[in-house]
Amino acid sequence: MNIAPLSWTELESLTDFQIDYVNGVTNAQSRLRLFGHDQTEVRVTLYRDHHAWCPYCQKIWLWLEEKQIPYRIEKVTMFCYGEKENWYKQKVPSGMLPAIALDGRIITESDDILIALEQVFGSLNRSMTDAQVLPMRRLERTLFRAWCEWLCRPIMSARQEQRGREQFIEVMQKVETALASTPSPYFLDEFGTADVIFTPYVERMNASLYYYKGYSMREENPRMADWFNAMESRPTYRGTQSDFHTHVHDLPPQMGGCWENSEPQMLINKEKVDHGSWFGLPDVMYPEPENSRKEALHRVIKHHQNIIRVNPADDQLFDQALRCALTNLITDAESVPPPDSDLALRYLRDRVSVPRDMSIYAAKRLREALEKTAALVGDRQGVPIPFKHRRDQDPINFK
Ligand SMILES: N[C@@H](CCC(=O)N[C@@H](CS)C(=O)NCC(=O)O)C(=O)O
Repeated sequence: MNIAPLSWTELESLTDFQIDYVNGVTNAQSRLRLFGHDQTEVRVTLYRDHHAWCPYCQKIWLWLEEKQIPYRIEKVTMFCYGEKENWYKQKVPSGMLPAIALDGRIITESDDILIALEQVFGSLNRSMTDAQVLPMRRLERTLFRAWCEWLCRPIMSARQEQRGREQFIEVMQKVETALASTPSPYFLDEFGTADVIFTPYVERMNASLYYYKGYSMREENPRMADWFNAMESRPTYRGTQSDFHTHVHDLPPQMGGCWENSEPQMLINKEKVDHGSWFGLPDVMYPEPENSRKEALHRVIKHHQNIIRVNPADDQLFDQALRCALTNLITDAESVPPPDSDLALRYLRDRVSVPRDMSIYAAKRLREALEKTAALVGDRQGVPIPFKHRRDQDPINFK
């Protein structure tokens, strides 16, 4: 069925998506988290990136959410997205993230932050310096280095590529053994600090190795798969979780490059992540919440003026095209967009950022609706995503 695009007011009437940013589930948009406490009890401010992408920030974010410590969030721009705020450079001259203010005292370096938080609020089960946690922290760094060696070095020979893969898999085996040595799906006897430490980079490894190397970490390692599933049972983790598309395009400027091996499986995976379908990718396994379309619609409506303004296409043309895609998103009916709007729709499809803009399933629904609607008028791809910086995502345009 082909229908005319709904107006913004009509679209608005079709979503009742709401969350409680202060006391509700973990989400990337909150500026204050109280967990039922009074505002006077807030002792912590977390300085993290606008994109909710920085892995070291995710560690602190997850820890605070798990411990339900009341805190404020101040967002800062990372260098590759735009200009660093002067007020932040005055607090932290290096501009590095994350930082916290704890009773007014600035602390940087994510591990030092966790140790300082533990001293005041107690540890998350076991502490950062616990005799069982320390070897897990070392194992995480060993895995990190093996990942960097494989992913972030230009490929000079097939032999080097093979060695990178083998070395990574060798460390992965140690991770599998560590996970298998406790009865829980977590790194130690129960969820805790060690899991928080592993989370940011295994999430980024899962995405990047799938896309750049054709290696599905989550599918090829049964204990790791159990760990991911257990993490996804936690609303805290779900709120911080990103998707494959966001990670694979945010990593290159941060890591100084990610090198694809052009093997057949890699090319298949890359095509799926870039052009869909985004359902069935091993970036998420828990069932889709029933309100994911409503969430996507709500989030786009909220920012539609800025989304239209930053799109390279003519504002009027893209306004109509976007409403066609949102009409499809929420009604499932086809709504044919104006001629030549395929580029504009795909520009947005490629720039939905998870969890910054919306949660993982909402983003899949939105990407799908944008792609389906674009395909009604053309097969051209949008302006390529830059890989040396991501100034196309400068948060200044969304204030
Ligand atoms: N060792 C530091 C590393 C932090 C770090 O590398 N942060 C990056 C973001 S992932 C950063 O702030 N870079 C400056 C920028 O991108 O603006 C920690 O554990 O906190």
